[in-house]
Amino acid sequence: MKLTKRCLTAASLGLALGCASLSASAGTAFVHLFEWKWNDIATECEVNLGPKGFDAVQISPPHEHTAGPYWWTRYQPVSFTNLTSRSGTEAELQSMINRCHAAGVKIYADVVMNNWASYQDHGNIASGGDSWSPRNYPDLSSQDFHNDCTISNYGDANNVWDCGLYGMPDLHTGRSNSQDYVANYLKKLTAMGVDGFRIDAAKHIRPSELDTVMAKANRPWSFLEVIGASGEAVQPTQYTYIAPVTEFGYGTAVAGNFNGQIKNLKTLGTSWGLLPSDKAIVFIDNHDRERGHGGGGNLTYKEGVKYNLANIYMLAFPYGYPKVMSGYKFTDTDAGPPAGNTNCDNAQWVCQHRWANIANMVGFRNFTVGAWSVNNWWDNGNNQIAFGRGDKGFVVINNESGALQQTLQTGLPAGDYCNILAGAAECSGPMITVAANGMATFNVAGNAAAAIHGGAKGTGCTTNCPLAKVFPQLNVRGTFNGWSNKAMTLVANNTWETTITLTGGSSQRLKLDVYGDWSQNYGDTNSDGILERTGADIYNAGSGDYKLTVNDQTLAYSLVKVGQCTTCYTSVLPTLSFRGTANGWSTSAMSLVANNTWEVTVSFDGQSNQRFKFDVKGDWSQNYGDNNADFVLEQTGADIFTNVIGSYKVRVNDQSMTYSLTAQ
Ligand code: AAO
Repeated sequence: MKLTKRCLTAASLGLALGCASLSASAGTAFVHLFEWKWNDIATECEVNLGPKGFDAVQISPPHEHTAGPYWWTRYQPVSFTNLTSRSGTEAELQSMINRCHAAGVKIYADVVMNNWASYQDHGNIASGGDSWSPRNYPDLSSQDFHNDCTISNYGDANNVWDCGLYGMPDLHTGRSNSQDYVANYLKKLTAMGVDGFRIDAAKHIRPSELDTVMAKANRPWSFLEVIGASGEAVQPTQYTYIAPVTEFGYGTAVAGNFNGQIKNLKTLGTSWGLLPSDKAIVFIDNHDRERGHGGGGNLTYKEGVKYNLANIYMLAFPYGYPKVMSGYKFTDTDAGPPAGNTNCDNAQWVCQHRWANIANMVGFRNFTVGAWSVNNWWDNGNNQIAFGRGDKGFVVINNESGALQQTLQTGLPAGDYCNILAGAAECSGPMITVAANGMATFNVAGNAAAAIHGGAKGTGCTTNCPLAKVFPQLNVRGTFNGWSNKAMTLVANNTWETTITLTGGSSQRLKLDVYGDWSQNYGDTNSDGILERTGADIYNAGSGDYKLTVNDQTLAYSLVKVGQCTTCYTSVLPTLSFRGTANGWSTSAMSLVANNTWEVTVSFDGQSNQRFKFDVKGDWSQNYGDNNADFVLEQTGADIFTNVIGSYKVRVNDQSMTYSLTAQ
């Protein structure tokens, strides 16, 4: 799929952007940052979207809209000339466009032209300060709208096109005044650097009239929201001559098979009644469907692991232009975004695009885009599948709770590849070796996936490899050695260790110092076992030999008296407990069964909402969950849902912070 090149306009405006990165010939994968503020999107482009390879971001509608706390007030426009919305001002919009372009990320704006504001329960002063009443707005008045009626019959095309969606005033797009007004808005956004548009409720605009509007706007790259439903008078295929269309059937089909058998997904495409690939914008869920607005029947973030796997499938399978949904948690389907700025560290924001598996699969899609075919398909006749993308990439998806162990033909050149789905970084897990004949062995845990591609290959080191480290060196200094430097030793990936002799006393304390000159030193301000840069001195009144261990990736540390350990295995955490519905959220102490490996046997009964977390001290002060269902723990992460039944060994590696469930 070719995207319109935006370099010319943007460059002529003198914007700081690299044409090479923005003129990529194909749309690979984009994200909808639903209800994010412009300033936060700008930062996200720089910090995450650009580095992870998302080629564009769909933003919430930038026009002025009716007042009220609900998210959907954004879909009730008041003015296209006043661009102050809940997401920010016009100046902030411009700054975001510039910053995202500089990070190599395009902007697609959501455009609501069909239906205009009618909701006045929170007054008639709109987001930008303009006053209005239904059919009377700052720039439009009654004659610019169709006669007042409400869509009531999807079997009648004229009713769908000429009456108001949910009774909202319906713009008369047959009138040249209305067409010019919308076209001028699109041209204004294009001049600001916007790279494309989602045309909201396109289904409710006559195709010929929408085509005229787009022609008047000089045909910017767009995609059209047209929900296909059988038996209705207006169908997506009536619009594909204008632009690609949202393929709602895709999410329904993927969800149906992830809840059935994913082996069927081998042939997903036009033979399933879906649009041609180059006409289809695809998504697992969108902002409407996750709320049951615009139909439900698909997977959402609430399905956790299955949703994660479905997104992996979407980003691996060569069909359509995929859009990743990213929003906030809700129970009330009308609820607007959490107050304040968007913050992915705040659990109220789901931030699906930062889930490690989803983010890393964008790199897979980018690398495999030139190999637009499914090769070397394998399945177990049920819910374990694997397929390749020519000689570029290979993915294995295990939608079953049992582990998958298979040696498969990948079609890839021989070499060591990073399993990009093993952790947060693309190369955080063990290498997967493709032999000279293209075969590779995959060990994939239940409800997990593995993926390899030529853009993330290993160094080739398989034996005596250098240990990973963040710090070039590390010293401990404290009252025990008169604050001089004692060098620590790298004993495992990211793990520094040394033994120090303490003499006791309440003023005994220490700190960690990278270069031994205090320029980069670490303490522990809140005594939670995690270091902070220039944090407070670490107090310990003990005496005798103590083993100090520091993980320079997670910044977790421990100080354990030598000889006091029961098993004498190495660990980063001093203790660890399992807590969840299975034990009524009490603490089940885990045992160290190998270096860094904690284990406990848990009896699961598969009750609905069955979930658990890990807790270091048994008081929740340092607890771990999994925000993105990728089997890598995050501190204060989300509850981990599981539907397993029976006796399971639950294991945590406190160095890699991975966890697993193995049936007994
Ligand atoms: C709000 C309030 C209303 C109030 C109204 C006016 O919620 O109570 O009456 O204001 O003051 C969003 C919200 C609306 C909100 C609106 C305006 O979702 O709740 O109304 O803002 O603030 C149709 C359209 C489609 C539309 C979808 C929601 O065709 O374009 O409804 N989506 C877009 C946006 C959406 C936005 C708008 C449009 C309006 O994405 O966020 O609305 O700008 C069938 C039809 C579809 C139809 C759906 C839902 O599809 O085929 O065309 O979508 O029904 O009415 C199964 C179902 C089938 C369903 C299909 C969809 O097959 O059986 O019914 O799935 O996959």
